[in-house]
Amino acid sequence: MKTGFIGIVGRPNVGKSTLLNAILGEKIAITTDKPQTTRNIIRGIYTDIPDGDYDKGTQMIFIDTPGIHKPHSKLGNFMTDSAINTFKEVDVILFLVDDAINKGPGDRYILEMLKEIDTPKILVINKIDTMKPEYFQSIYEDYSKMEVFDDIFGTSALEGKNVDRLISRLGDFLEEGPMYFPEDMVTDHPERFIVSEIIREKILLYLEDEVPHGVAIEIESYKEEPNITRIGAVIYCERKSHKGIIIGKQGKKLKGIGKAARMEIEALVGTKVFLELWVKVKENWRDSDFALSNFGYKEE
Ligand SMILES: Nc1nc2c(ncn2[C@@H]2O[C@H](COP(=O)(O)OP(=O)(O)OP(=O)(O)O)[C@@H](O)[C@H]2O)c(=O)[nH]1
Ligand SMILES: [Mg+2]
Repeated sequence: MKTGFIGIVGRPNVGKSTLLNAILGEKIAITTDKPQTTRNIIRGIYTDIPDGDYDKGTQMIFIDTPGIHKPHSKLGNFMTDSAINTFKEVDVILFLVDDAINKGPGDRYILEMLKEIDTPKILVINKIDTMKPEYFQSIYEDYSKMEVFDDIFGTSALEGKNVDRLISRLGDFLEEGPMYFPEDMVTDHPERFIVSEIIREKILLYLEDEVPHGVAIEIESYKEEPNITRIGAVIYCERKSHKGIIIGKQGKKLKGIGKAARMEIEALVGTKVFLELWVKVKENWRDSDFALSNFGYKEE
């Protein structure tokens, strides 16, 4: 069977996690309109065994990474480092962009790093649903001229456009190898990690500005009973004033966050869910090695 690892890298907010979910046909990575949504490496497993014939099968392990940005905290360092570290660990790199190269220094910075690496690279121009064809064409031509990429694709991860063609092209870069994961496995992250991410996603969606970026989730208890899963989680934030904002007037904000998270977690775990949320303050945790490691933001 042909197998391999594929890294998805790029600036924050270009649609990396949306593309991962589109490839898998399932949501395992959280996505929001706010930059720096993804904080950890997220692994998604795509397996295709045509006619049950394993010899003809493929397994691709996609590695969705945090957006590469100029860090302002130790958390930011961790995020950007873990993205850059995947460059050398994968068989193919998908470099995602959603605009022209001259629209900001971010893409150019990543591009310069990619040039130094021998790994096969595919440029993915995402969000084509928002672009006029001539604009897409100009981005395409600017990148083709550089001769850095083995191929260039335009996709809409949101609408699933051209995703199948991309997957099929990726097959050309795989080599004979072992099947790393069982056929029906979509990710190797434990359910409780995904649960903590779903809670964080709802906080990113419900709150503005700096508040959600200073939030970390800790699952304190996780009990699976036959018909119900009981989950207790702590939402850590950086300031007392943030705690008030997260809870909201008469607890309304937190209730909304809890309800939205619960519904999605129920769909994930397949039982009713009882979700209890607490809000605590941990000042400047984004610059504390101890706290970062506690929240799982450390090298694996
Ligand atoms: N119109 C359009 N929007 C998209 C597309 N792909 C992603 N988006 C939107 O872009 C925003 C960012 O998507 P994410 O998948 O969270 O981006 P990301 O690159 O993972 O971001 P970070 O995790 O912060 O690095 C979300 O609002 C998505 O819905 C697309 O093809 N078209
Ligand atoms: Mg992401």
